[in-house]
Amino acid sequence: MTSISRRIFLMQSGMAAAATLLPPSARASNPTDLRARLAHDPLRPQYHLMPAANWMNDPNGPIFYKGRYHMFFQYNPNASVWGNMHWAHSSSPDMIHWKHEPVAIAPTPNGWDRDGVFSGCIVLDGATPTAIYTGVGPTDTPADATLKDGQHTWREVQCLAHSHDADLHTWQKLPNPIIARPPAGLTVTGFRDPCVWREGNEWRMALGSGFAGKGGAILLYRSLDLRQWTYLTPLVEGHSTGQAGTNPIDTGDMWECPDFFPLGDRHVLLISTAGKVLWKSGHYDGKRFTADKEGVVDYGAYYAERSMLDRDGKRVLWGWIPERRPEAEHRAAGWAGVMSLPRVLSLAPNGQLEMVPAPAVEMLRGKSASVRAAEPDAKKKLDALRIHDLAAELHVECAPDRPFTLELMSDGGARFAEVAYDPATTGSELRINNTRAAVTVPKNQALHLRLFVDASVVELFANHTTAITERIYIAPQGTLGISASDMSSLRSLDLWPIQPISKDRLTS
Ligand code: DQQ
Repeated sequence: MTSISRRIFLMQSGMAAAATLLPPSARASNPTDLRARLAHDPLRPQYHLMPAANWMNDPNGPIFYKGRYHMFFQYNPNASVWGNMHWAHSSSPDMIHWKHEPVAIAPTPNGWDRDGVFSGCIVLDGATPTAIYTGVGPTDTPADATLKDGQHTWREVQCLAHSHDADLHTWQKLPNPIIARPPAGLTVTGFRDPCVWREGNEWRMALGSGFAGKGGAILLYRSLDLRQWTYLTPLVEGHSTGQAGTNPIDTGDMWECPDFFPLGDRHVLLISTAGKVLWKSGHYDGKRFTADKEGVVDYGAYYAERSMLDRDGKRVLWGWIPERRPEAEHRAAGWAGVMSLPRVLSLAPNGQLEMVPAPAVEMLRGKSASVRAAEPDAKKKLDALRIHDLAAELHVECAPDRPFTLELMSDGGARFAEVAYDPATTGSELRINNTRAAVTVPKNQALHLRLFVDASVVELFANHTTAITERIYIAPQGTLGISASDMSSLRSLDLWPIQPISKDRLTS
C-alpha cells in the first residue's frame, strides 16, 4: 500500500484524521505514545494553526468559501522535515479555530507533480474553486531543469485542479500542465508559486522567478480560461545581489511566493527571498509594476506569505513560521512549522505597508490585567502579573524617545524573552532576543508594542509597521513574570491570557 492509499484507507476506516498525520516511526511503534507526546509538548503552540504532527511550510490558496475559511499548506505526511510536498487542508469559521480536513492534493505517481505539489493559490472560476499550483518532477533533458538548489534538480510546471464539493475535500487535476515551461529565450533561476487574479475579462498570473546573473523577477501571464496562458512580460525585476552561492534563493536571485493585489490606491507586491518576506508598493499599468516604496514584512522567522480577502473584503496575510532549531531536533520532536496569526494589511497615504493582527484574534482573550504608569502602585502591580502556560497577549505603550526594555522571566529567574527599544540605534531600534528590526515612531506618537506569546512562537508588532516573529525553545516551569527597565518610560501595559484553540495541542 502506498503512503497515500494507506492514509485514505485509514480515513475511510474511521480512524481520526489527526492520527493519520503521525510520522511512520511512531505508527510502527506506539502511535498513542507519540500522540500523547505531541499533545503535551510545551513547545507546541496552542492558538496558532499547525498540523497534528509532521512538517508544514507555506500557506497555499487561503480562501473564504461558502461561509468558511479554508487554509491549505505545504505538508509532508511522512516526517517532520521538508520533502514529499502535499497540500494539507484545514477549515475554520473565523480564521482562529481550525479543524483539520483530509489532505487535499497529493502528488500523482508518474504525474507532472510526482515529486511535489508545491505552492499556489485558489481562485473561483465562475463558481468553481480552482487551485493553480506548481508541480515538480524529474527532468527529461538538462534544459528542462528550472529548480537547481544544490540538492535537487527538478522541472517545475504550473498545474490546475478543481473542486466540486462544498467542503473542498476532493480535487480533480487536469492531466497536463497549464504552463509546461518558462518563456522561450529566458534562462530562469526558478519558475513557481503562481498567484492568479481576475482583471477585466481576463485572468492574470504572477509567477516567482529570476534571471541568472540579473536578480529576482516576477513573470506576468494572461489567460481567458485559466488553461491557455500567454506570457506577457516581467511584471517587475530586481537587481543582482552579486552574491555567490549554489541556491538562488539564498542569494536573493530567485523570488518565491509572489502575492500581488490592489490595496488603497496602489498595488502591493510581496515576495519571499533570502529568508525574508519583502513588500513593495507602487503602481501597476496592466503590464508593469513600478514600486516606489519597499520594506520588510517581518524581520524574524516568517516566510512564504500568501494573502486572501476575508468575509468583509479586508486583505488578510498569512505566513509560514519556520523552525529555528537544528533539523535533528525537530525531526525528533515529530513536528515542524507553524502558521502565523492572520494579519490585516492596509496602506498609509505615503505608501507604507501597515499590518495589524486580525481583530478576530481578540476572541481568544481571557480577563485582562492592566498597569497604568500614573498609578502610585504601578511597579507593584507589574510585579504581580503572571503569564500562564506560555499563552498570552501583551499591549505595551511606552515613550518613543528613550531606551526601554521589557523582560519576560520565569519564576526561577531565567530569561525567556527580552524586548528592547532604543531610538538611538537607527535602523534597528527594536529587538527581541537577538532579532532586530527598524521601527520609526511618528512625531507626537508613543511606541505601541503587541506581543503574542504562544509556546515557542512569539509574534511582536510595533506601531502597525514592524513585525518580528521569534522562536524561543524554552519551556519554563511555572509562570512568567514581567519586568520593565524603566517605569518612567512605560505608559501602560495590558495583559490577557489567551485561550487555546484545541483541548490538546493537536487541533480537532
Ligand atoms: N516552498 C514551496 C515552493 C516555494 C517554497 C515548496 C517557499 O513552492 O517556492 O515547499 O518556501
